[in-house]
Amino acid sequence: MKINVIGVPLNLGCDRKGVEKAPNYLRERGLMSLIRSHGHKAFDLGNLYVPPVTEEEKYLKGSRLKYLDVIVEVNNNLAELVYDTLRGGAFPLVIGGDHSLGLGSASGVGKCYDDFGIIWLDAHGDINTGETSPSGNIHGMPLSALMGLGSEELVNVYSPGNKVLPQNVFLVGTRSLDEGECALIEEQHLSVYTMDTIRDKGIAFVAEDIKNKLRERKIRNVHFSIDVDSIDPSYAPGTGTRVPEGLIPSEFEEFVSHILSTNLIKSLDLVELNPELDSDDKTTNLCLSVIDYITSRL
Ligand code: HAR
Ligand code: MN
Ligand code: MN
Ligand code: MN
Repeated sequence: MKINVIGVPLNLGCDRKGVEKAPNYLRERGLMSLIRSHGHKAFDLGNLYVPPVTEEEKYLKGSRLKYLDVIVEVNNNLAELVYDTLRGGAFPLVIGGDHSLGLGSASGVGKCYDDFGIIWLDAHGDINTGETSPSGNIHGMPLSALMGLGSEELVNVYSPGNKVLPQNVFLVGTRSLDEGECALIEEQHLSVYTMDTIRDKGIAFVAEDIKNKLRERKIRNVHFSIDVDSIDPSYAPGTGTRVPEGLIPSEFEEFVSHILSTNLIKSLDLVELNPELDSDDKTTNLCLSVIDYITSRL
């Protein structure tokens, strides 16, 4: 398979330094040769340009959303690169950076396929809007924007309006939701598989349930967005918003293996690795093994 690696050194969505280093950090530790070791033709498209910003530019136009303009610009460029990659018959592997980039990558996928679904593996919902966000950090908002909810600048990234139907969105590993996010889950009848559900029914059940729903809805294309904080912080401490009681690596692999076996996954994000918060490269090494595992199954 042809795989295009796209680095997105973005930290403005989480408003914390360190995540922007992850793409190069992984490259320096063998990212490309790891992917090629599975017989793929892998191209490194480099890092997207993220313009420098000052603290004063944080809240432009009195917006509650931090660094809105720059995040919109980077996501617009990312969407185009993901779209071109898919059109060229390659698989986009997007390496973050913070999770605000999920808005751009899924928007690029959405332009390529009108029927598509999103699997969002994350401790968080990332479905806040400018109104419900406790932090103003845009990495907590990409998924709501993709469904057409929240700030119009985010909703209209790359193309006007919503990119995905709420019924085609699947949240997995969820264990930290804000009040407004819970309300939105009810309103939109979102499919959410919390850690409680996973502990109760098992990760294989969850994966099968998603596979059945994808089949019922005749979804042929899925964007898979992986936030490293979905994994338990004892295994993945190198991330900015750790939440206890996450997936253990074997559950994570089991889930990924089930989902990849559908052959519906067309693109992937791996986000929120912060090498500066890591201990002994534990999370970096875990990310490399995740990429190894995933690309061995593509
Ligand atoms: N829900 C909180 C907020 O909106 C924290 C979001 C943290 N998000 C991530 N990505 N790390 O999943 O601010
Ligand atoms: Mn996230
Ligand atoms: Mn998260
Ligand atoms: Mn291998």
